[in-house]
Amino acid sequence: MPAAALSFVCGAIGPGVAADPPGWQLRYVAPNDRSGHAMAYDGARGVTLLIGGAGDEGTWQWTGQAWALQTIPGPGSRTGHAIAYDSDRQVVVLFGGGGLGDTWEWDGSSWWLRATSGPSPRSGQAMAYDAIRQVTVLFGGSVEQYPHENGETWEWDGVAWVLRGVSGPDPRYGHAMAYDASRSVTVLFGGNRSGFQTWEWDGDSWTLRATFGPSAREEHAMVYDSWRQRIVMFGGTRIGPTLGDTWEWDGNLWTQVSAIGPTARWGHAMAFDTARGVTVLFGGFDGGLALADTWAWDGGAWTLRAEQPSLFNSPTFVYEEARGAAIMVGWRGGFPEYPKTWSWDGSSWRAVGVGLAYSDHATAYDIQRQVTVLHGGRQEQYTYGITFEWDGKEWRSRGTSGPGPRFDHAMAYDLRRGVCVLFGGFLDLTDAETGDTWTWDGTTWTQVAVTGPRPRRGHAMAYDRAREVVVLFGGRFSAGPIPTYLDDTWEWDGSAWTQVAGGGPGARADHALAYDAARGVVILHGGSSGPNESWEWNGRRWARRSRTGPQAIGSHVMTYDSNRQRTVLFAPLPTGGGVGTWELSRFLLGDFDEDADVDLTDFVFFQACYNGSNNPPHPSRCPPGIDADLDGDGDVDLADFLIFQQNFTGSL
Ligand SMILES: [Ca+2]
Ligand SMILES: [Ca+2]
Ligand SMILES: [Ca+2]
Ligand SMILES: [Ca+2]
Repeated sequence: MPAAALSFVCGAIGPGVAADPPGWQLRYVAPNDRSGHAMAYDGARGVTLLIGGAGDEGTWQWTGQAWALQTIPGPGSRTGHAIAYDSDRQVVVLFGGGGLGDTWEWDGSSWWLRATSGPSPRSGQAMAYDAIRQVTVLFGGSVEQYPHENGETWEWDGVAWVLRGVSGPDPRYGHAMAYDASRSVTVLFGGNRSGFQTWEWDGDSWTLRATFGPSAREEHAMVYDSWRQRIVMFGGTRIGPTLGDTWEWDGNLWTQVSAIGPTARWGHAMAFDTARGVTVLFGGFDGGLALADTWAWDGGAWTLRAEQPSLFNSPTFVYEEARGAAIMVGWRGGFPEYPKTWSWDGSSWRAVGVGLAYSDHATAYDIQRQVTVLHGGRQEQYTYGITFEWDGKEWRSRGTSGPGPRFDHAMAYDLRRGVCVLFGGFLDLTDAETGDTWTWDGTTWTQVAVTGPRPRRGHAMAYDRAREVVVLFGGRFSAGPIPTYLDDTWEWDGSAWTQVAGGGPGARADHALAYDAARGVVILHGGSSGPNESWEWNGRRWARRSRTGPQAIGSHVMTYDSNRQRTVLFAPLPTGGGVGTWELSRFLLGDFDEDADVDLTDFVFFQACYNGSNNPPHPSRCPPGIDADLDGDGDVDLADFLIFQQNFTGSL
């Protein structure tokens, strides 16, 4: 059939499998761990706004159910700033932080720089919006001039800052303020000096209301719960312990309430969600690590609303079929470290146990014994060779016999032969990459092959369940100061390594591989080159399937959820200071111009490459880089046309 004869009626195209849109779908985003950020509830938009606290410029919004990110230019990365929601003008006002003295407003879609005069540059000030007098009240902060503590009271009416010439609390920073609408006063508590004091500002004067109640503290957070008409305060620190207590102030008395809730922390932020009647808390610093958990307090109990892994140093991700969970483990770096083991169920993350503090280790899931096996890895300059197994509850050491201390190696579980296969890595013993192959049967490590891929690190492996081989791709080695990247594909059949077809993804390391059991292909994503590219290996050839996937330059991990038939990928977001979780059920095949549709423009490419069964794609007409062999059997024929037709979306 001549190519020109290919034609079809768009209306006749079936919907195909419509369960999930094709391509990578962003399923979950959340801010990274942080402290020194600020939060306010935006009543007009019904979301809690979070800004700053980490090295990013993202404006985060908590909907009550999920986090969303808006990467909109604005105040930029800063800590120690203060924000308050002006309910009359329906804007969030931000002042200072990071030694700055600028005033910004967020109107729900953009940040506007509103003033550069007013209070001097400072950090650690507090702000609250006085809804009766319609001004944002600012007190104190840490200023540049010695002795740094400031005791000024300022008010912002949306046009200008006014310094109120009044006496009041001692100069301080690290205090917190909230506006009590039922009594029309701004309440101040704590700070780095006289941190046990409770003050109230009525617009004319400050009154010291209490010197008893919560212990002295700074870097705590405080909101006004308008549903229950009281001030809620949580955490903070004072030379000595980090605090995790919840207190409420009703205008007369402080009462300590529920003891079970967020762990002790300081530098966190809170806002009162007036639509849902809960105080929302995010992040902070627990004395060792910054946190990324989202909590809600309804006056009776704290509820953990969201948690997710923060950025790890080279973690691993495996799918545990028996438990129906994708498990991630890794090390964040820094000490002290309280590692966690994380689980993704398709909609949310949760910490399911204590983790292991190794980066650059290797893992595989042994489906017969129902354990995840982890080997090696490193902590800073120390390299380890311990084998651990995770049974869904805890990690148990299985000893140090077998492959020596190493990192940047890879493992896959060979279902046919019932062993974990390990290859390569950077070997501590020889201070070089290694090319040894080992198997672990649950009891014993055995070194199995002497010839195979050249020594390397940063490669990836996956087990092809239909073809019963372990697939290995890429990696790098360092003969000399400049690393050499590899683009070779190997398969291990249980007795020997065989190098298979080239011509696939470019040379790279720190990419990820996962076997898609529903479609019988190994998926590759990202790595040190082609960070957004996805490829598929079907046992005969590589095909590039997408160049618009998640940006993944090596800090990403990927696994295949065989129960839900989706490939899951976890990676840092390229902007905004957060992490993302993506899922893929299938690629959009036939989108040759990569504009996220399959339309007549793509059909022109298909037609040009069409060359009939058992022939290579048309040698002169098919444009370079266009891969129209959609079933991967080497030709572009009617079988490929059928796939093209099934994927046809029309112009979108
Ligand atoms: Ca297209
Ligand atoms: Ca064919
Ligand atoms: Ca074909
Ligand atoms: Ca198009």
